[in-house]
Amino acid sequence: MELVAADAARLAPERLASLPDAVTRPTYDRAALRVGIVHLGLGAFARAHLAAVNEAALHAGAGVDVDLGWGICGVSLRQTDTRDALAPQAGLYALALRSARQGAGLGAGAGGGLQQQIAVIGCLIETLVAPEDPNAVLTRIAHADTRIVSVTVTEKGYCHDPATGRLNLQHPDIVHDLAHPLAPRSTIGYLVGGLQQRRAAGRGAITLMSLDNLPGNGHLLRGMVLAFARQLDPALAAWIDASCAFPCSMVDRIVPRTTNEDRRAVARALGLHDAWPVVGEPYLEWVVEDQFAAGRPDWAAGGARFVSDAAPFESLKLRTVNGLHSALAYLSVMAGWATVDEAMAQPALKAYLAALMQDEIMPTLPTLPGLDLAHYQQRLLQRFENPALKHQTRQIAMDGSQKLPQRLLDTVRARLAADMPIDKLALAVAAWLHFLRGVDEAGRRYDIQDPMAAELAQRLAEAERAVDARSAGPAAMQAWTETLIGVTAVFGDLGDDPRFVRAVSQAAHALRTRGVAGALSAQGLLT
Ligand code: CS2
Repeated sequence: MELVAADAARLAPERLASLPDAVTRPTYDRAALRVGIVHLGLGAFARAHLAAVNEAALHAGAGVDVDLGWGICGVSLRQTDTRDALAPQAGLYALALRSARQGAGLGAGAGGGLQQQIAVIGCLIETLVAPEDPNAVLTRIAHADTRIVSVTVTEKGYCHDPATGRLNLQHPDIVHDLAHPLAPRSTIGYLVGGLQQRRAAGRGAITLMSLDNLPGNGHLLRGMVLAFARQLDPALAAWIDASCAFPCSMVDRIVPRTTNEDRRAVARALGLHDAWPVVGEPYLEWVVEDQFAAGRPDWAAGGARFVSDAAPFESLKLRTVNGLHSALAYLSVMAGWATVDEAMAQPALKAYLAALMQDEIMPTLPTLPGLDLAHYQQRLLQRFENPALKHQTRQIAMDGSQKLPQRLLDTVRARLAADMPIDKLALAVAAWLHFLRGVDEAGRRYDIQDPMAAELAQRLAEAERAVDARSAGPAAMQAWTETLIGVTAVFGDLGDDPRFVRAVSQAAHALRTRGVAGALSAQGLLT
């Protein structure tokens, strides 16, 4: 990573006044801001939504009646790189929202037909690296000013069993944290340790808010926290249960990993070097249940939508945006399409994704009053086509064992329960299985990047024994598929459903014998 460009001054509070007029910057009294939100998992995703919306709420209140108790302390649970990049900038960073489309309400031009609007975000006022000082994180959570602890630690950060949603008490981090609660490693260990200190200090209950791409993310977080706390101290568990709040939420904004090219482009636009800007799309939906134990900022002023039940929004988003993303990613990695926009330029893939959404996903969704489904679908495909993001298909493909259940398998279950066909979903599932082989159609090897990689590799080796190198016939591919979907931590009991086995085997056979292009054309969508 290129941390500091040789020739540009660093983004810093005293240089905010020199930014070009088109760049938004803090207008509230930043020096007076206090930490009220502790955020675990200081990745690009949280910096592009939670912090951006929180910033907008501070702007909206600036000069009026703003509560300056809503600054954010960002905690990295493992790496030092984000802190190392942001601490010399006093936590300031640029959020660049990019698109190529005209009329998207964007300001400063980025050249090359792309549009980008940049905001310097100021509400991140403290950054911690948990392993360097675990107690500092526990103390922050326990601090009297802290009212919300929010979490983006990706699916695998919950240490749960993806198929059952239960805390995995055998998870090495959980085993460690139960033995060393004052120096935890896991998100759950930090949350419970911080709450334990809070309670011991006689401080009030707070809100724990998951913003990860998981259905019922608040319920899941609550379940993990309570299960862990019960092991440690049942009275603490009872206190958390009775007084803390765990709202569910749905967040939707595409935020690819920042590249050095992004750093250079942002430096050109700012006239200052930002070691870790965040790049995302202009689109943002944040739907959150209005259940907070100790108040909340006015996030509605920044575009958040407060609801009493986030579940229908979560299903819509996880099954469409993320379901399509994963389907696209596995097929694209195999076919050698490196970015989402490159993949969307393949007519057969685009037709498949549109049909997957229209024919198999949408009919499983609850109705959402006021949602124009046709517009939503069209908009989603356009978002994927955004050429300004260069979202890597390999990035989306990682951690499939943690993603498949809510993105594709819940939809499969809903359709099977109604006896509806699943051919298009089955191709996406088969694409993941095929992806696990770690080699694309051009023979290039890649790392599958999955917390279950070892177990999956073992299963795959077993499955491959069923397939003769010269002829992967339908029966052999059925045995291959059965072995892989026998991984119950991912598939639950779906492996016992002959309709699922048949559909996935057929798709796996098509992928193996005819490649991605052949398997897509077997769907018969382009005439
Ligand atoms: C993506 C998501 O990486 C992934 O798995 O599907 O991060 C996706 O970009 C966001 O959920 C969009 O809101």
